[in-house]
Amino acid sequence: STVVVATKNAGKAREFAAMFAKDGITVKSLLDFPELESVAETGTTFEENARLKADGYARQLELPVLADDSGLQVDALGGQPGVFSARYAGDGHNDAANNAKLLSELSEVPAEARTANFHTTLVFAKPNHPEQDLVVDGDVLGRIVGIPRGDNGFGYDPFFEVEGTDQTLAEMTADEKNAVSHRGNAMRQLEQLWRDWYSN
Ligand code: ITT
Repeated sequence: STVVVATKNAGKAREFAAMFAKDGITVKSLLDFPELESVAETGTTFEENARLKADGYARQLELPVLADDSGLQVDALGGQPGVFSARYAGDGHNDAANNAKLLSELSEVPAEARTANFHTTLVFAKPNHPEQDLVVDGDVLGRIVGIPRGDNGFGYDPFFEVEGTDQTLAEMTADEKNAVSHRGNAMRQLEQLWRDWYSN
C-alpha cells in the first residue's frame, strides 16, 4: 500500500520512506503531485501548520495524507527559529543561509548555553473530516555546535548534537537518527494510535 506525505522537503520524504518501508508501505510526497495548489503555512504553531497542510492536501487529493511541521527551538534565542525554521533567513528556504543565520545569532552565546530541541507535529488527515485528525508530537533534546559535523540528514542536522551522545544528527545513519529524532519519536506515537484504531 501507499501513504501520501504532504511535504515538499526531500529530506523529510526520505526519512518517512525509510520508516514506512519497514512495514512494506511505499511513500509518495508532494514532489509526486506537482499540479496541486500550494497550502500556505499561515499558522503560529506547529500544530496549526501541520493541520493546514494535512487537511488542505487531503481535500485536494481526496486521499488520506500525513503532514509534518517541524522546527528547531533554541533556548538562548527564546525558542527561535521555531515555526519559522524553514524561512529563518528569508523566504525561499535555503538551508545554508538558515544555518549561517543560526550561527551568527548565537555568536555571543557560550557553548554551554546553546541548548535546543527539535520538534515535530504530525497530523494524519482523511479528506473532509478535519475533526478526526490524528495529532502527535515528537522532540529531541540537544545543543547547537559551532562547527558543523557529518554529511547525513538535511537542514540543521550538522549543527544539532543530540543530548547524551557526542554525535550530531548528521553524523548518525538514517536508522540511528530515526531511533532518537523528533520525527522518529512522533512516528512511534502515530503507529501506536493506528494500532489502537485497528484493534478497536
Ligand atoms: P514542508 O512544509 O513541505 O514539509 P519544510 O521544509 O518547509 O517542508 P517545515 O515548514 O516543517 O518544512 O520547516 C521545517 C524546517 O526545519 C526546515 O528548515 C527544515 O530543513 C528543518 N528541519 C525539519 N526537520 C529537520 C530535521 O530532521 N533535521 C534538520 N532540519 C530539519
